[in-house]
Amino acid sequence: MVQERVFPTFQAATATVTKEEGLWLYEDMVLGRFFEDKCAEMYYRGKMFGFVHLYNGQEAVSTGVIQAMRPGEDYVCSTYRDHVHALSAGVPARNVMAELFGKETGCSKGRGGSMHLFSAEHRMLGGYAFIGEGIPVATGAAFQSKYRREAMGDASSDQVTAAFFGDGTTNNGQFFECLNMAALWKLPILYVVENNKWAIGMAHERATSQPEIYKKASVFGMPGYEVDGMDVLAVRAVAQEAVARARAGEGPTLIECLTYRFRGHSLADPDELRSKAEKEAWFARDPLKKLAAHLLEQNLASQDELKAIEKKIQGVVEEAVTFALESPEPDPKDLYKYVFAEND
Ligand SMILES: Cc1ncc(C[n+]2csc(CCOP(=O)(O)OP(=O)(O)O)c2C)c(N)n1
Ligand SMILES: [Mg+2]
Repeated sequence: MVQERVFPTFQAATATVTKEEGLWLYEDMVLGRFFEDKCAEMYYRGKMFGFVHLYNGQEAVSTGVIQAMRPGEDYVCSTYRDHVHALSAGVPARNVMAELFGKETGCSKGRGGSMHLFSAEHRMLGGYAFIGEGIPVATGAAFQSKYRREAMGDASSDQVTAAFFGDGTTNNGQFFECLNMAALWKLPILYVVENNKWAIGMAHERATSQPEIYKKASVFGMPGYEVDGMDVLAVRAVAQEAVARARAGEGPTLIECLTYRFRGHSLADPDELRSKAEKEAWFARDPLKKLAAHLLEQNLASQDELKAIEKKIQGVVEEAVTFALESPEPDPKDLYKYVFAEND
């Protein structure tokens, strides 16, 4: 019997947040949540095709890590559960929604869809359908930042990369190979594990020899942290420390965020394997409610301010749908466009 981990070694007790930061973190998480809820609605109305994997419940991880970085300058690399990482990285909601609808105005020009969001402008290195596929890409991005700075003398090349992936993915070879290389070369990267306890229908404890993933960092001589992934302030505090270390040339960090997805693996999954008791215990730890309660308790926000953010984001998401619906489909004559690099 594996003991339930309820007290991660890193807690947000000492994390501080200003009013402005707190409201921004809340807005980013609300955007993630409302966007995903709208995706479910649009998927069931037949507006999206293929697999769609939602991020509900895990918002504190994307927001906590990416808002500790310099969104738009630093690099973010995701998985097939990528909508919210793209939003946190600054890709406009309308371009993400249009991509999900397969429209020309989508961030991947309608050629990628849900699992292949990409934006060079926002340094969003992609969603990837194969698990673990993004880890070497992210490691390469971290390598180029360091190479430009140290071998090519570009002092401004101090970008940090965050690679997001799930618990199940840490059993794949790329995880170990990349951690080894990143530690050896002191690459500026955060390996962020979204441990939501499940890999489709496989319980984490049944699939791995050492369920405490953060401990795997130690064999590479890399710092490894376990953090409450439902607490955005805790995640942000760990990420800030890791980003500072990476930017100072001190190398990579492995961060294991204990979190939970509030929906099935994908919108095609009836979600019958996880127990009602387990789901309810995690629903009670909703990261949005946790941050809202903290902001209210600390007098950093009023109910009205939080409601105003929710209303504003509702409008952003509605506008994204209108934009996506009204956008054109890719032109069939452009079938071969973007297969190879384009000059425009
Ligand atoms: C290389 C590869 N093997 C198998 C799959 C099938 N697959 C899709 S999602 C998934 C589970 C991944 O679980 P986890 O890493 O915990 O991420 P989560 O979905 O929980 O976010 C698997 C095995 C795949 N996409 N790629
Ligand atoms: Mg998982």
